[in-house]
Amino acid sequence: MNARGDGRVENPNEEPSAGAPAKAVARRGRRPARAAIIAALSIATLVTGIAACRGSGAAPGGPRHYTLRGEVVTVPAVPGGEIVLRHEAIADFRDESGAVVGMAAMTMSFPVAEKVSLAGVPPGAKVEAVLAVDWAAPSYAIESLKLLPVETVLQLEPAGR
Ligand SMILES: [Cu+2]
Repeated sequence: MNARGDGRVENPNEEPSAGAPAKAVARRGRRPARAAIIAALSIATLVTGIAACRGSGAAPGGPRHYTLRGEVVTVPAVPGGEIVLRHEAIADFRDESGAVVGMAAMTMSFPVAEKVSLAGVPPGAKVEAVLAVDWAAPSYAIESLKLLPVETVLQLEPAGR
């Protein structure tokens, strides 16, 4: 909640400085149609506001979800621990600004949501998982996980890295 509060403070600071020069130009250029200018500026402000909302990572929809595949390296020793996965590249991964930057294939650890059972998921198992990423929190976690057939061919990072 704190991070969202900060985000709301930042945006209003940016908008007036970006909008001010445009207002000054419009007022100098067209004197008679004041009402029309004011109406146009209101619409422009509205559009800018909507664009700023969409651009920020704190979308109303909350966390973004990604499906990833990989191989289990280690399972958490205790509930609530982190699972280590060698995962394939995540092509649609978005950064904090919402831009698609992708995530390379790598080995990394993930917090596991409480509802996820890791029973029958040993190290070496091939899995498909849903990763939730909430940049506003910020937080990320595996929200579901299922076993893939052992013959599944994964595009993992080269061994030894
Ligand atoms: Cu990763």
